[in-house]
Amino acid sequence: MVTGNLQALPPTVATFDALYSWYFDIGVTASVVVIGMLVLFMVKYRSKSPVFERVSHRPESWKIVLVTVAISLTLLGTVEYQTFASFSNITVPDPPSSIYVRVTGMQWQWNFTYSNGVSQLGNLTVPAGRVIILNITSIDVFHSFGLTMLDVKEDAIPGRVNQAWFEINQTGTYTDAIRCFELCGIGHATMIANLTVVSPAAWNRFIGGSS
Ligand SMILES: [Cu+2]
Repeated sequence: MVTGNLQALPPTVATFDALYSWYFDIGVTASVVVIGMLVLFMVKYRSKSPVFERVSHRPESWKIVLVTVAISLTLLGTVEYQTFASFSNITVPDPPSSIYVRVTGMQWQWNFTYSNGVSQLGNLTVPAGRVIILNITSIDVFHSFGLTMLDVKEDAIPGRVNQAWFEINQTGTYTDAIRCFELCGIGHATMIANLTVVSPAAWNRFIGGSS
């Protein structure tokens, strides 16, 4: 979920937001209907109600069961379909123009290493409008790389490389945009980094002509 001042939603964020809306809307609707019916039936079929005696002999109750099952399957099928249909927007792409950055978590800071071998502590610099693929690892304990403004979160595990990706079109410095989301020791709360999104020209100067 974007909380900053981004004007256009990056593709992964739009996908996650749409999925969240599907689950949230259906979840809330189902809750309201179920709780409403519970209260209604508690009153309508209470022991002193005039309809109480007739309830246990109602012959067509299988129809209600059928309708309930059909509605449930339709709702579940809808969110499942939306979830699987979103996979192509969420899985790591690999266009030739992708930028790879190695992200190393350590107690208690983030280190970013670029294709030219340069490293930055506490700041991730990326160009606008390109797919950024992060190779995330740790050199000590478990950490979790979170760039929640862009719905990116991935564990940083020693001896393992996990990938995450994002794309952002708006240049700027996003202060404290990156945090650790795995309790990793006494300095966990201060394991924060900035995201700096630069223009393609500035990126080329930064990376020294290669990417
Ligand atoms: Cu950590």
